[in-house]
Amino acid sequence: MPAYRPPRIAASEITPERFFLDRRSFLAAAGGLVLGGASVAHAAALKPSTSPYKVDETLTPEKDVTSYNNFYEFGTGKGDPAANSQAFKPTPWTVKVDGLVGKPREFGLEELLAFPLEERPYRMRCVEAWSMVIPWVGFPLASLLDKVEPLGSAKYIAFETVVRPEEMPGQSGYFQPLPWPYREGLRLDEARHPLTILAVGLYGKTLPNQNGAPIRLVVPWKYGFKGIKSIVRISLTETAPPCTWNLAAPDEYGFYANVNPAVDHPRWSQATENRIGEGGFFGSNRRDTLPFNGYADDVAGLYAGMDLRVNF
Ligand SMILES: Nc1nc2c(c(=O)[nH]1)N[C@H]1C(S)=C(S)[C@@H](COP(=O)(O)O)O[C@H]1N2
Ligand SMILES: [Mo]
Repeated sequence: MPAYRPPRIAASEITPERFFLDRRSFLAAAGGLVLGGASVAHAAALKPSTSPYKVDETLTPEKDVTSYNNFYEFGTGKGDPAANSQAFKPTPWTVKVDGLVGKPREFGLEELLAFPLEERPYRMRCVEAWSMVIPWVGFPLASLLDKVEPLGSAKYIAFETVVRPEEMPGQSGYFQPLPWPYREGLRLDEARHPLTILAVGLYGKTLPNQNGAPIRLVVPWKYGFKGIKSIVRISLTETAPPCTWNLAAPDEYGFYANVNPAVDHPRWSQATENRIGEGGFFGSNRRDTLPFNGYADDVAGLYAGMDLRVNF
């Protein structure tokens, strides 16, 4: 089988100032408008308020947050998303919300950016046993759900990533690492928990393409793969929706995917993690993984009475 080779952008073509901020985009963002038509990812400044939901740990450097990524639509290597996503167009954008809701509708990006935005530095833990602390900018998913009025029969929520093979090299070509669209899901009470946010930015600016522009899910007590990127559809359902990694390898990736140092991945331990951007030659960047990624006080109650070895 031929190796999959995503088209490469020469390093010299990638501007070192990826977060170049021009006056027009700054004004557009400040006015709640979206800059249109830019084919290169230009970050715009956001104006979040501070949040009580923050962790008091050293932030992972921005260059690590934006260059060490998982986003298989752009390739399976950690550097692929940054290298291969620069032609992706996150504007214009709409998110369709449907299923078991009283008021199904579409939200334009302008409207999504107009929700009261908060800066939330969250501890993030990938199932591959590395972690970061990322200052997300976003708003509670519950605020969006309130606008569509979920029906009493809605018990779960399903998310889908955009399918755009012409802009996403991992979705075209002979070898495709996953079936598309990338899908994820939560129980509705997890979705409504105040820690669960839709992120539209990080480090005070709109999301870089490689981090899931223009809008992605962040659920800090779960493994990172639950944090689906570049969302185009949200559906309320009665039964648990199919989730990409759970479908691909059900023995390795459960529906819940709560961070749990006591339940190892079949092929590696989940007891400790490597904090990206720390350590180096002499220091250690290995630390213990915390139950629910350190958010147990907030979320353990959601799983009262459940066997978390069975529901992993
Ligand atoms: N659509 C989509 N969303 C995705 C992924 C992906 O491959 N495709 N990878 C997931 C995984 S495994 C992780 S760890 C996080 C990484 O988010 P970050 O690159 O912003 O840190 O995105 C998640 N969301
Ligand atoms: Mo991950």
